[in-house]
Amino acid sequence: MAGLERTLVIVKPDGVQRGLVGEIVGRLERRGLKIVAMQMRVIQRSLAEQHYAEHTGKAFYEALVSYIGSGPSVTLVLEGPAAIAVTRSTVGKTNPGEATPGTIRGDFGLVVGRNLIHASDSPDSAAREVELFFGTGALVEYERDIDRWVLES
Ligand code: D4T
Repeated sequence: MAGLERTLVIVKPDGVQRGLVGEIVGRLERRGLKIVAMQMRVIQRSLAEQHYAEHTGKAFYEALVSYIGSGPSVTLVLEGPAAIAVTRSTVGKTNPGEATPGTIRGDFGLVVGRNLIHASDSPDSAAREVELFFGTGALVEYERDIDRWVLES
């Protein structure tokens, strides 16, 4: 299908600790996106540093890297038409205090340092992040029977 994309999502440690994994993943699933990989893990420092390399040296960098590794996260890859933009719009603005109600951050968060979820922000980032967290060959390809009711052929 034209425009089919994959994107990396992380339910961050605050989302796991607050018991919001099902709520967060459920919203993305109900949107129609297909889960093609999913794993719980504690993100080690070296992986966090690679993931957040663009923020090295910024004032919030240390807090960010320490927060993402402060407990288990749930990492997943979602697939669907325009999956990157669709996921970002479902997630809402980076700072939950500015995020629109109805978005994940706008419904469950208050501050930027506890913003619950990460989602890739561009095709280049998505490709890099999917490879970083899942490598090649870890994604599951399967047919989903409901897709004839979610997608146009
Ligand atoms: P992530 O990467 O977590 O999905 O967030 P965004 O893609 O929405 O936002 P980002 O890359 O600009 O920021 C990464 C991460 O850093 C935290 N952060 C950001 C922070 O703690 N203080 C800040 O001032 C900013 C800009 C939140 C998200």
